[in-house]
Amino acid sequence: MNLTPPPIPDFEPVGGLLASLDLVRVTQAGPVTHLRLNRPAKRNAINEALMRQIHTAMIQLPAGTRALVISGEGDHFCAGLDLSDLGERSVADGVQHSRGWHQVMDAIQFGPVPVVVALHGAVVGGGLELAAAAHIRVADDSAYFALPEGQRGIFVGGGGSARIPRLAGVACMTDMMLTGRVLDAQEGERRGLAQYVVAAGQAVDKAVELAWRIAQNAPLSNYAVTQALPRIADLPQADGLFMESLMAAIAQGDEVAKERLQDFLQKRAAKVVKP
Ligand code: 1HE
Repeated sequence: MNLTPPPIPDFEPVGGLLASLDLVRVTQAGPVTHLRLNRPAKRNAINEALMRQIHTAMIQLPAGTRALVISGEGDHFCAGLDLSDLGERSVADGVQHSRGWHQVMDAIQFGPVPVVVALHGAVVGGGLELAAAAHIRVADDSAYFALPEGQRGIFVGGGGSARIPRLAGVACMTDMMLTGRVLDAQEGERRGLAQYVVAAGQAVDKAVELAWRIAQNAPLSNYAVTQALPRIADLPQADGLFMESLMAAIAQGDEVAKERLQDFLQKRAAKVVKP
């Protein structure tokens, strides 16, 4: 019996509204969709227009998407907030601007499918906030992580203070923001900012490989992992355990789960293999 997963098909541009976006490029290969930040001349710095286009793509993912890869065109993943956008914003506008970022980052973290982000070059400021909203981070050797907000006289506003300490700890984020410390790919991995480090230029391939594998899972299992797991981790233990039981029962009750369990019992499913 052949238990090898099917090969990854070629990526094709998607049609419809998403095809009209210029600051992001969206392509699809079967169940895997790939969104590229496409503002390389400005190091993919996120201005209002790019933010809106990311949001549009996130809430209108192509039909059939079961996992998403996000990466950046050019030499850097993302230089963070477009600082030329800050202007003379009032305090009230500043709050709304940050809330707008939260909406987009939430669309990534709490969207329907797992998101794998492929990181290279600068992953700084809002770029790190974006990466932190994804579910899995793959860095290549060229990637470096920084939070230069301290030097710029501002604070994180794209969800970083809620998400980055959950990955790397409050102490690490405090150090990065107060001292301007820059972490290379290996240090980023050690601190939890990346789960994989690959050779320079290989991050997208690795992210696609992971997304493809994720897309073979039962969608409801993936949803439980991306949506229930972080919420449970935020709950007091007794509440978390109760929620876990509900989620477990819902997942087990799904037809796909029943088929997959039968596949294993009938020896039609792959075993766990020692790496
Ligand atoms: C930008 C931005 C930007 C580049 N906003 N325009 N983020 C930062 O503080 C990072 C600022 N950027 C940099 O430190 C460097 O640009 C990089 C290390 C990312 C890349 O360096 P390099 O040598 O490859 O590129 P460059 O020559 O510095 O930049 C190329 C162009 O992109 C240049 O514009 P040009 O018109 O002179 O060609 C830069 O001005 C422009 N550019 N980064 C605006 N960030 C929700 S709150 C989040 C708060 C933050 O994210 S604060 C951190 C902001």
